[in-house]
Amino acid sequence: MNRLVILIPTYNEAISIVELLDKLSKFRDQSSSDFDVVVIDDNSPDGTAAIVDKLSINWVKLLNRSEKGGLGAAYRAGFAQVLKDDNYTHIVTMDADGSHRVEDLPAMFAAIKPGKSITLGTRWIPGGSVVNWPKSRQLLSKAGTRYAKLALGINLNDLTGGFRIYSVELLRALRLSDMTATGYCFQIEMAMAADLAGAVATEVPITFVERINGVSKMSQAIVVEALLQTTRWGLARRLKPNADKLHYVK
Ligand SMILES: Nc1nc2c(ncn2[C@@H]2O[C@H](COP(=O)(O)OP(=O)(O)OP(=O)(O)O)[C@@H](O)[C@H]2O)c(=O)[nH]1
Ligand SMILES: [Mg+2]
Repeated sequence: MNRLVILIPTYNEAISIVELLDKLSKFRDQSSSDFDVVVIDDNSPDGTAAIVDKLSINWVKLLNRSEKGGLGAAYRAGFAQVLKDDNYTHIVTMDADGSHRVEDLPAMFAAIKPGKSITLGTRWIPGGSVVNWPKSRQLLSKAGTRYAKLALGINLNDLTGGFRIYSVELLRALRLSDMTATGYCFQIEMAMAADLAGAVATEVPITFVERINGVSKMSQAIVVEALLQTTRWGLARRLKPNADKLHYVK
């Protein structure tokens, strides 16, 4: 029986996180799914953490961090916290802003494979879609994945998406504390590390919905980071085969 925890990073998501927790609560009640949630908040000025705290939901925990350190750092702190004990078999990662739909969770849960595994919610395969994104943003995301696929030689179709399920077995095999990527490139780095660790990867089509509340934390710096890092990783993989495996895999 899988024991699941959903990690949700938040930075100024006061409205969205309440809506998402409400949807997760209904889903929990209606389905036989059992899971806990950890909200990882970077001291959001809009009081996201205090709002979550006040909800006092017994299956929701809060990980308070002192300052905004980027998505990658927030997730790594969440992983470290959850991996401290043996409560879970799988860790789900999900954005707070409503872009990752609770409705897609059953298919994601059903697709989990035993052993070292990564399950990827994927926009860019048949059955997957994006709602309310301008053409320019769709092109950027598709081009980003295409470039990363080519540079890193990984045959997956959504390398920048953050709706995923990692098995604890996989995460325990990785040197998470040696990872440094911050923005989208955190997602690319994790996919690459999973590949190097020989994880089974399964892609599940999802519908990605543009956020309605709050503001995006996406920036030019995050796009540039992803581009530069992916190029560096791609070159390293070609010039020094196995060095990256030693870096990422225990
Ligand atoms: N804890 C923490 N969470 C963050 C940080 N940056 C982004 N997040 C959260 O990570 C998730 C994804 O961030 P978004 O701003 O939605 O970025 P995005 O989904 O890549 O971009 P959009 O599609 O424009 O929304 C959201 O739940 C954010 O609140 C951060 O520095 N710290
Ligand atoms: Mg978003």
